[in-house]
Amino acid sequence: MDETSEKFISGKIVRGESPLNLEMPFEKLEAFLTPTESFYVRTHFPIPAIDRDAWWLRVEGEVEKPFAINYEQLLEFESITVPVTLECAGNSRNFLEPKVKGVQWGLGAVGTAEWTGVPLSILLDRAGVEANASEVILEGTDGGMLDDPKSPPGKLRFARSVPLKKARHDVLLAYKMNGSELPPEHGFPVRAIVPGWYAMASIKWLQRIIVTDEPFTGYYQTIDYAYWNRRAEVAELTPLTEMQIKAEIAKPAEGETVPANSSVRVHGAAWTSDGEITKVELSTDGGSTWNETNLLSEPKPNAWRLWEFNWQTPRTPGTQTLIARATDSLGRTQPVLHDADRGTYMINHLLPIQVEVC
Ligand SMILES: Nc1nc2c(c(=O)[nH]1)N[C@H]1C(S)=C(S)[C@@H](COP(=O)(O)O)O[C@H]1N2
Ligand SMILES: [Mo]
Repeated sequence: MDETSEKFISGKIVRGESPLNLEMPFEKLEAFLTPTESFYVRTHFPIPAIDRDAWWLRVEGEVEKPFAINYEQLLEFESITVPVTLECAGNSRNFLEPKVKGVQWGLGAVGTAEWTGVPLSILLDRAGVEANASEVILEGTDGGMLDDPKSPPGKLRFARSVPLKKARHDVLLAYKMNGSELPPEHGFPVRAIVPGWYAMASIKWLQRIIVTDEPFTGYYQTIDYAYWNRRAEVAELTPLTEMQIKAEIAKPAEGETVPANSSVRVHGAAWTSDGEITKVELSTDGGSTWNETNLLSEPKPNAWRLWEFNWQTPRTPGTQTLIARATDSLGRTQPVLHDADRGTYMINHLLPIQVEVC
């Protein structure tokens, strides 16, 4: 697409208006925390208008004492604040060849915010989870009809599940983003934050928490946001969960012009799920040679790490291909090519950026 034909809303690239999908131009990456105004927005239905004073969150299913709480009551529980990186499972889809369906995200359907909220474990303890429980379904308020023949007839709500162990370990019911009330597009009044997982699990406009003793097989769990996993050579549709290790280059951006024979700062971010980023390498010659970059600040669990490299550009003008590659403490690194079994999700293969040296 011609870059100049791109439309912007408050500095974000419009990838869809109805439903609203906005991408951060990744070259705007500056700091560890993404300003809320710059944070990408992913919706599937119209943004629900929720009156905080009329909002209730219900906890039900395989629990001894189902209950509902309102906003004021939720705020009375002990809260924590943690930085967590959210990446849409379809981020970087516009790098796939041939072109595929779906929101054409570039590099910017990812961001890191500081989330404040109540650990889900507190509400689960209060409800008294039954011994047979295995999963927790998180349901949003938003919904509508889809024109996908594979979707259930009638109205559908956005919902996802997490294993009970994960729900107890680190899932947060967040009511603040970067120290301020959640904006409507990011899930006001309360959203889930599922650290380390692709962001489809971080349910916005949360209205119900359903504890179950069976695997949840909802539309956004098994038909959408699923991939083909092969067990004993049989392909099984498997819900997307953990983010895959990935590095992205913020600057220079695709197509940017940089001066020859000078020092140019190349920088970006890298993230993984379990473990931490231990190395980000940069190639400035299309993958022939690799240089170790500087990792900035200390690693934080479930949050990206910024990196930078001083590139001594070639004396001679021409097109150069930059590629970043991350490695984590579990020894994982990025594949060269996208695995077709992942469909249009989990896009963490090496992403070359072309720049003009002149
Ligand atoms: N209720 C609800 N929660 C949702 C969604 C949604 O459409 N409805 N989209 C999910 C997806 S796919 C992503 S990538 C993230 C995006 O969060 P953000 O808009 O705050 O960046 O929200 C997730 N939670
Ligand atoms: Mo997403």
